[in-house]
Amino acid sequence: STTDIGLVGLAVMGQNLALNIADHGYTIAVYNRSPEKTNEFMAHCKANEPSHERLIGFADLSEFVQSIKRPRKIILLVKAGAATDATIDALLPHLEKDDIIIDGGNALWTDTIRREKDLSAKGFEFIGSGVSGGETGARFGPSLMPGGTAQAWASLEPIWRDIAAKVDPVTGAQLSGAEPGKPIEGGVSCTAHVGSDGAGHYVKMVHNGVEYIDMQLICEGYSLMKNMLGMNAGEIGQVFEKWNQGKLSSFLIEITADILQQKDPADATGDTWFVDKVLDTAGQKGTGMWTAANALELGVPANAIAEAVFARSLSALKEERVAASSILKGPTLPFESDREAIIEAIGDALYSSKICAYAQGFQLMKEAEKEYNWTLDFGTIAQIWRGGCIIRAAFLQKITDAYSNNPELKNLMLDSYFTNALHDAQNNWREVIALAVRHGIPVPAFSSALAYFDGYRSAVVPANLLQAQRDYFGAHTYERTDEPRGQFYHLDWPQTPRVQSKI
Ligand code: 2AM
Repeated sequence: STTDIGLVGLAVMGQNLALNIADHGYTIAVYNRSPEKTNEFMAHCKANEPSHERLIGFADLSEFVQSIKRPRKIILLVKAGAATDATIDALLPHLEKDDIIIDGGNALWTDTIRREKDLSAKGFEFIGSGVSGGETGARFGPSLMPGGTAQAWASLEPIWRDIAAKVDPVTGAQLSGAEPGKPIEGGVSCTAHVGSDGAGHYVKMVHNGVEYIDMQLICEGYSLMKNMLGMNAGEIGQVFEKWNQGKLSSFLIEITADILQQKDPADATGDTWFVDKVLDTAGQKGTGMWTAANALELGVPANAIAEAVFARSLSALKEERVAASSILKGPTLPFESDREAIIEAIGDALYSSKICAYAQGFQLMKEAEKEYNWTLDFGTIAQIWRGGCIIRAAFLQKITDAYSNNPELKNLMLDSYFTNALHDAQNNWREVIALAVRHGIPVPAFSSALAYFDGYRSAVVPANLLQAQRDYFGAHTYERTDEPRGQFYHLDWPQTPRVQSKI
């Protein structure tokens, strides 16, 4: 056996991850169901890639497996779902005891739990690993979120640490400048063993849910500047560029500044902003929906994350919205406030909402930890999101700090840094939402995040009435404010006089 590791699935993510591994000095066997793709990839590497001698293509699955040193490590980067099961089934007859399959696709964590169980019963290891950072991340340093057993992780760890994104140990900023054949040396690796079985894929899913809301919040800020303040894309792009120098500094703010200042290449006059030509319907592949659905299942109020998924669904109703726009009328108000002050307020609304969104993501992971018997280290999770992934941001260091100050932190909003940030920004946050409402501009994620903040800080919410309603029509019983918790009562509503009974 001559290769250090194998990889199945040579779409872009698989190709780039294989190249990243080869760049780090490992010899890697590659295989794809359709051999043409392997041949094309090998030809491309030979012509263009300095590390091509460490990449070995196979057309035969058995030869591919045989080439790998034992215990074998085989990475799958095939389509999530049935393709992953089909690939595992094809590999099984060729594997030997303690071989490790690593699924780097966007698998549903419950599938990962099932696969880990099945393979472990057969004497194999299975690591479901979140891989974040898109194509560039895979090539030059992704954020890697592996699950699986500690033993399997020990075997994979050196490679995963080498190929992951690197951040500066002090500032947490991602180290950049990797080139083909020249990976980054030093820095802190954005990977860690997240937990057993499906924990890695779960955390990757929540990362994606948080990414949905992060993007939606940026879009709402953009929409207010465009529709309320009447700014053009280029002007708005400059605001984002400035924001990227401050507390909002992040990959998504950075690319937004770049996107907004892009002219339409299809217009030779150079008078058109690119973003104004992009159709306003967003696609989705399901990980945001999984996050929101699981929040509903576990009873975690991740309303802002869900709102971001619904915002994409609403965007997809393009024809209906166009038709409705000539029937359903909103207000038409001139904008009369101080433009600079409102731009600053929008930045505050964005930051506060982002804190709430992350608070929800971490609440969800906290509940999932109990539900699925994982031991998650939230500070470490924030840390491995600092580089490589789409949500990388200066802000994540604050989350790591919050959890190292208090590993038992109940909610991110209760950490003093975040509490103060919310207190400082809330007047502006409220003002922006009030203005948006008056102008008829939808800001579902801003307002949903504020409702979460206001709800979470309310010692009393109107559920007293709700529970009374439930007791009225369904005899669902209630507890009393002047009695210990756990003592239930029912009022005999149809009778007069109404008599309370202890249950
Ligand atoms: P292909 O090139 O042979 O289609 C992304 O689609 C990757 O997943 C590709 O490498 C693709 O292989 C692989 N893939 C998709 N469906 C698959 C299946 N049912 N079995 C194995 N590989 C599959």
